[in-house]
Amino acid sequence: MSKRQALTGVVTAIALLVAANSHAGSSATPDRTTGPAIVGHVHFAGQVPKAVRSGSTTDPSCPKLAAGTNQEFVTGTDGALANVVVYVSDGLGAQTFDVPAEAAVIEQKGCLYEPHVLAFRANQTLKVINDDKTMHNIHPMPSNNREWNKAEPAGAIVEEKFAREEVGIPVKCNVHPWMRSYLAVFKHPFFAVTGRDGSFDLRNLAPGEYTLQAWHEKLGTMTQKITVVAGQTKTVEFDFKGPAH
Ligand SMILES: [Cu+2]
Repeated sequence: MSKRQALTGVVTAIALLVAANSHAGSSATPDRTTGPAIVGHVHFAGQVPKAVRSGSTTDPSCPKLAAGTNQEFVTGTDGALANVVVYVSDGLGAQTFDVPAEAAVIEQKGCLYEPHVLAFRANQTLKVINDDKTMHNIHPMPSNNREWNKAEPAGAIVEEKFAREEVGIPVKCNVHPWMRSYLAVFKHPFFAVTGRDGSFDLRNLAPGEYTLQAWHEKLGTMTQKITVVAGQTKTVEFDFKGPAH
């Protein structure tokens, strides 16, 4: 078991304990205008670690600060946590959903991946656009999908697809060691990536019982079981406590 898997297990176990004792702050408030939805926030209560300096910028085409940018912990006010993937992990049964025709897009911009965390659909086209005037390389390292590794000269566009669901595929650039992003691939449309306000909003779920998960690259996965009732908006909060490593 890797350190990350072990951490994920511990965080999940704590989340389940918290959920069992207090229902983890879930509540339902009637909302007749928008139909069933799950809304909420993700927070981090721990100390935000300093940016890890993973190599210095030696490429003159890259901004000097690129290598020291903290993309691992991006927080807003009151511990709101960005770059968390919130998604339905169970409860949809055998339903299938049309794959969007438009591509999901990730860019190499200023020698960083933008966005840092991207969620999209299985078999949806992923477009990787090199916006920089330097050579990049995109190298996702999945555990449940085919691994690939492509060079991208300045201005190049790579198109690829992922066939299977997988959350948290690390992506590196073999040219610039600090460049890192994470991909999340789903067979359904019920997922969101939090912004700096930590909020998420999942719409148009049919009434039923679901398992909801929140994944963060350093804090692991939290899990909650929820029930969605017709005509109601369900409010769910995820509070990561750390410890970060
Ligand atoms: Cu690069």
